[in-house]
Amino acid sequence: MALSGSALPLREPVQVMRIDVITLFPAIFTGYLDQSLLAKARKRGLVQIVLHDLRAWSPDKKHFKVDDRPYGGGPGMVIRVEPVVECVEAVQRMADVPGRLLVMSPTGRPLDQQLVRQLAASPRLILLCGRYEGFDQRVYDLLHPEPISIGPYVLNGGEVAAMVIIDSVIRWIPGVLGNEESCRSDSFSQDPHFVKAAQYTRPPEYRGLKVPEVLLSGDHEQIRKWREEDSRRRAELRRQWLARHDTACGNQTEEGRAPPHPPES
Ligand code: 6GU
Repeated sequence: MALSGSALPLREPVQVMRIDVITLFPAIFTGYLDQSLLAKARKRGLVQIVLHDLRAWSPDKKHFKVDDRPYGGGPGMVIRVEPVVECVEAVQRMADVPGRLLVMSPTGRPLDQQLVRQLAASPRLILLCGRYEGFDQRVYDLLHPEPISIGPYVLNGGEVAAMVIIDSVIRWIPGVLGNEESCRSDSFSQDPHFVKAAQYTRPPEYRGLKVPEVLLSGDHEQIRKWREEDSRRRAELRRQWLARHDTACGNQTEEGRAPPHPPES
């Protein structure tokens, strides 16, 4: 609708992103979705998150079962193909773009900040969460979802991973953070070796630990220099610590305990 006269829009037009989540446990998401930044972003219409209970697409209208025993035997249960394919197809038709279909999987593409930014540029994501021993192979053959992993470990299901994706992605939607610079100055956003300088707030002294004098000085140029230096120092400590403990290869040893955060030695 065109506006005229004094009825000028107060804000820039918003960019809305839609995220659909398909899960057997939608209740896992509700506490998270209703808090903090995400609740605000949803209220302001910057992001729309729609939960879908996979059981609603179960062919079993009595017990709403969606899993079954694996052909060929073996432990655990497998999620059947029909409810998943029919649910995903129905969800894809619910909006004018089909969106990027992601399946949460420990063997998927590792989520990193570059992928987060790429996902944030999409107008729509559909996050498919599995449980049990996984989906029937035909889910992959028919829907070609992109498998995404949040790290080299196994979770009980994809729900926590989906929340990690949502949490990291919405930071990049314009207007979601109070300060547009915040997401850009995050550790890892500029380059994967970037570490933020230490932050302090009141009181100026606690248990003998004092806030660095320069931060109280009001001298912005000196503060900028101190932060740059502190950031470099921390990045170097982190690099040394990671090299010592070889964490990148998952070979963390007994003494590979994390240093106090941020690394001090
Ligand atoms: Cl995305 N899903 C599951 N089930 N386990 C995981 C994971 C995802 N990422 C790491 N482990």
